Amino acid sequence: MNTPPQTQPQKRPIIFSAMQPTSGSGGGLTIGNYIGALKNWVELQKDYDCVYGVVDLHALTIHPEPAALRKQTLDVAAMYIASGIDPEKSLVFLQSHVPAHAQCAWLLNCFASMGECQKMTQFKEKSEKHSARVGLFTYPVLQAADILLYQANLVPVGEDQKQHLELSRNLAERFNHHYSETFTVPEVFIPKVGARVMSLQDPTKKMSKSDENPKATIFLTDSADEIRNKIKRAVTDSGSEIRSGDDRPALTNLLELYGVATGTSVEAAEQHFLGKGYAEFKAELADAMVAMVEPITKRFHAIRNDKAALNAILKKGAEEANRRAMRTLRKAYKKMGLVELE
Ligand code: ATP
Ligand code: LTN
Repeated sequence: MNTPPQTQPQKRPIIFSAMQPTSGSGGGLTIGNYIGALKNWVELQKDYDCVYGVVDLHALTIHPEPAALRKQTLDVAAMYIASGIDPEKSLVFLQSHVPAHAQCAWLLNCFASMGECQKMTQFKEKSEKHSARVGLFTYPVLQAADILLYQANLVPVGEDQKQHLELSRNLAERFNHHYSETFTVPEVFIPKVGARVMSLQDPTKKMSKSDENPKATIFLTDSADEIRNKIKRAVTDSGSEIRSGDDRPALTNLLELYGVATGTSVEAAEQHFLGKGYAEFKAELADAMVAMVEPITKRFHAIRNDKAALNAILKKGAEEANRRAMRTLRKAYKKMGLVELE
């Protein structure tokens, strides 16, 4: 019998992405995080070599309560897995377990200019709320280190991260140009629908886990009743048509949510609700949201309650992430002229 010729296993392109365990009031991940990022991370596992971090060092920039940070870091790792990230296929780890992130950030800090960090929208916004620390200023440089250490080809994020990704690309290009080819220059991947899920109370603002108004945000741990209530109270636009459009920001957001949760297009959703009223639309939207969130919440609690299993996943992830990150860091050290002992 003829055996097929042995082909080299194809190396798959590399994905890196991450979330902060806390970035404000600390309510956990939201449907914005799920739809804008996590859902796509899960899909991408099929075709890519995926690395997903929980960026606890980034969270330190706004001084979270230590006990809250500890809890929420594990919550986010568990939520990744509950959403469908398979630790057998993808690398899941905590940023603080891989010292190379802080080390590489230092190297890149020596390449980034004050001006390019100063113009970051997130820095400008956050430094108004919190007294601006140096960590907040250089936050996007640490983000660049996260990505470049794994030689990522693609970074799936929501719309709000576009500017940070541009900085990562610039830093990689600058370094490569100054020394020689060291870092892969990453591409950003922003989903077509759901890249910017808006607040349920103010459709001009992005839905955020740190919104002061709890009615504005649906968390992935909300109960079915909480979800139904939040949707019932979501603001709408004037008029009574279930139609999207630039003049109808609230309905556009709600219709997009309906589309994502039911796997239909906004146009099909508009057709479906033609001639129907807000109450009927909201009831169906709430059902769709509950159906999307409920299985995730259930899996989340099961994973979170099995401490030993989660611990083992993160330990294995840290080992592999350290191995991969150190390979790049050593290369960068050498190029910059840091002495390597024989
Ligand atoms: P905060 O809004 O409290 O600053 P966050 O919810 O943006 O925090 P991050 O950890 O900064 O949380 O974001 C994690 C990922 O989720 C990023 O890829 C981000 O683009 C995406 N994301 C966050 N909020 C939304 C949203 N409302 N719509 C789409 N994607 C989102
Ligand atoms: N700043 C990001 C979180 C983040 C990230 C990353 C995202 C930190 N490091 C690397 C993608 C790749 C945010 O979502 N707010």
